[in-house]
Amino acid sequence: MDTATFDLVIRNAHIATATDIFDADIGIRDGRIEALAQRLPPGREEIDAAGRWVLPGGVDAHCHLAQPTDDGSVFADDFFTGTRSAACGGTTTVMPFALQKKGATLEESVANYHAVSDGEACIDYAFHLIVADPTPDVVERELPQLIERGYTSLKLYMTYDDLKLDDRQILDVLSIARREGGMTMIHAENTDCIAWLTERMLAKGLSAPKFHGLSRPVVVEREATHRAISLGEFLDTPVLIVHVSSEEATAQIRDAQSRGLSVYGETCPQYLFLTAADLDQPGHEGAKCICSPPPRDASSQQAIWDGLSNGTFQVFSSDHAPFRYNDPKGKQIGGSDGNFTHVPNGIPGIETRLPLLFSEGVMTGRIDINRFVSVTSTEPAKIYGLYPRKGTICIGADADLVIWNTDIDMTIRNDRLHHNVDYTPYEGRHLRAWPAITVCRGVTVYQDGEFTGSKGFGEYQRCDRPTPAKPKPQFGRPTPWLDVL
Ligand code: DUC
Ligand code: ZN
Ligand code: ZN
Repeated sequence: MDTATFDLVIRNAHIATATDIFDADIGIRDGRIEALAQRLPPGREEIDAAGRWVLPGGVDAHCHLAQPTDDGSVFADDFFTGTRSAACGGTTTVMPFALQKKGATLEESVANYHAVSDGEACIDYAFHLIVADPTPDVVERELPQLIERGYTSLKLYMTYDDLKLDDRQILDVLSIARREGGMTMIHAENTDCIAWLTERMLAKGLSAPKFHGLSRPVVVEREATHRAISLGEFLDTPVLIVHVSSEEATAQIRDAQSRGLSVYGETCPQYLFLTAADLDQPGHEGAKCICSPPPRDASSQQAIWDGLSNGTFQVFSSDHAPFRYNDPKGKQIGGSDGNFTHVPNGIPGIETRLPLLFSEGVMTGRIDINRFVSVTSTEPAKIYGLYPRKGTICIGADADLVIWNTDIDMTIRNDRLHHNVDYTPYEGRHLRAWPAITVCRGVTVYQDGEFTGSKGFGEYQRCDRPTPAKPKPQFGRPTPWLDVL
């Protein structure tokens, strides 16, 4: 007879949530946390955490997997390899993007994305929508229906020819997001400045990968961030500025927050650990670090650290956008000496996101353990409507847990990673922390260097309407024009 009370008990856990630190055993049944107490009765399976940190599994709320492209390039990771890699780095939920191509409906974009993800993922997943063609039917009929069905966040682009919206289109979408309770993420770069400058740079032969950064200077990000925030303010609609790279864009977000606006910010490892110098490598190798916005300089890195520790940023995501380097459908689609405008934008980082931040953030004292949990798990879960099922350790939450090994000295090597990319921009960097065990809904999906999960285990997560997407009451800030709408 099976007398075990739990399917799994994790004993001697030193637990941190976004707010608390405590020691307990964790009793898990049917994939959920059923008990948190000391000296719990036995489980059918037991893991001794031996006093190590046990944190909520990471929620990577911005990554790109199996995304269609317009230039013939191919994302290196599909839902299997991408989520396998995520699990091995301590992430238990990913949120990639169901991308609407211009001319397509949102409905077919979502259906196509389910077709490539359902039955493939190793950990749980939800989708954001990318709205690239906000026709009246898309905005007025499809978007409300999809938000109602649990696709409650959307990304808008202010740049990239195949994705960008003008201000009027952004307003069309924001007003529906406001009415329906969706969260709007904005990629903020001024597209005309970039195009205008790039034309002139190419005419002068400034085409090597290292010039990618020059073509997208900080002012381009700062202006668009200011504009995105202003459009949200104009319609009294929360906005979240994604992948912030610079001190000036960070200051725009902080200023808006200090004025009481519902403005949220996200940043990513590349803006803490890379600089423009990483794009200046021999031959075409700088292409490996081409992403947008581009990595900046040491003082920007410091500003991003400050924004993480002082609460300007709520979300720390990977923006994993994986393209292979030695691949004619990857970084070299324009040839091995093609100009930077042909290099697909994006860098891999779904597996290294948490270990990098733990090592360089928590273990150096730049951020504390609660803040680490907050930006890597709890806040993304709240902001995108997955909380408290995801993003914390409490009774009733999914048993998404990471036991951390903080007693190591390891070097990042691409051949130890589990993505399908032939490089990592962090090759050779030293780390002092890496997950020992990742548990997703009570199942061990990673242990001691080995992926132990399985394809298809991951479940699609329907998102609630996020509380942070609700407009705030406008005390003392009259907006009479909104009464006209
Ligand atoms: N920039 C994006 O906006 N998305 C994917 C990768 C990148 O560099
Ligand atoms: Zn983007
Ligand atoms: Zn992205």
